Amino acid sequence: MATSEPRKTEGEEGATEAPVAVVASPEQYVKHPLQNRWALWYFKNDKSKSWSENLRLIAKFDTVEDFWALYNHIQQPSKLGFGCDYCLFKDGIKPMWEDDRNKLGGRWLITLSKQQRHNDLDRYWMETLLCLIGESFDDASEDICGAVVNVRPKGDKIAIWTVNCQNREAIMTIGQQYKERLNVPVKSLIGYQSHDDTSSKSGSTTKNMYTV
Ligand code: MGP
Repeated sequence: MATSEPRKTEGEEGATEAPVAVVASPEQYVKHPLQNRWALWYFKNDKSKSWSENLRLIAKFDTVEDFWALYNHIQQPSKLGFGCDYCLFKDGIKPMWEDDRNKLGGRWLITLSKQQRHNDLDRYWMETLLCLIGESFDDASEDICGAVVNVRPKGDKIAIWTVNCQNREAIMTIGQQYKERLNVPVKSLIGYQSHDDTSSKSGSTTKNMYTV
């Protein structure tokens, strides 16, 4: 509470009651702002609907406190059903290839083995979220659009989406720092693919434009 009820002045028994303002320090009530406002989306695979109809906005937040309130309220990825996704994107960017901020972009893709659902999936996803909201990639954070986790029977995937697949320097900075943050062994390569290649692929794999 920022103010208190009027009270007696100390040591002056019987003195006239005067209103005394008690101001709490700002740390007690001001939430810690994030650099960006973020939107969390949920995708549930309902085959009777189109891909984009299955995508639902859950909530937006722009403070540390509201991020944790949301994070603690929702299921971890490992508890989601097969075919479900979470997407965390900067406010104003839809989590789809067609968005103006994604259409020239691509993604750093982490593919997980089935065993990693139990060991790594939730930890990797939390670390990915913290990298995004904490703007962890120095100037290259500007290039970040969002991140996606796909829960799939064949193996789960986590990706960071960036704005332009030609921005080599920013993409390499993000890839190197992201790999370190996740503690991916140096010898395991992760790849970056353009959305153009991913959306037009015919086989099961898309060629990597960059690897770290
Ligand atoms: P997915 O959900 O990204 O991967 O794409 P999944 O399920 O592992 O499948 P795989 O093909 O990578 O093995 C599945 C399908 O969802 C795609 O083939 C598209 O039909 C559709 N889809 C996915 N995304 C990210 C988009 C998108 O951004 N826009 C549109 N229009 N369709 C998409």
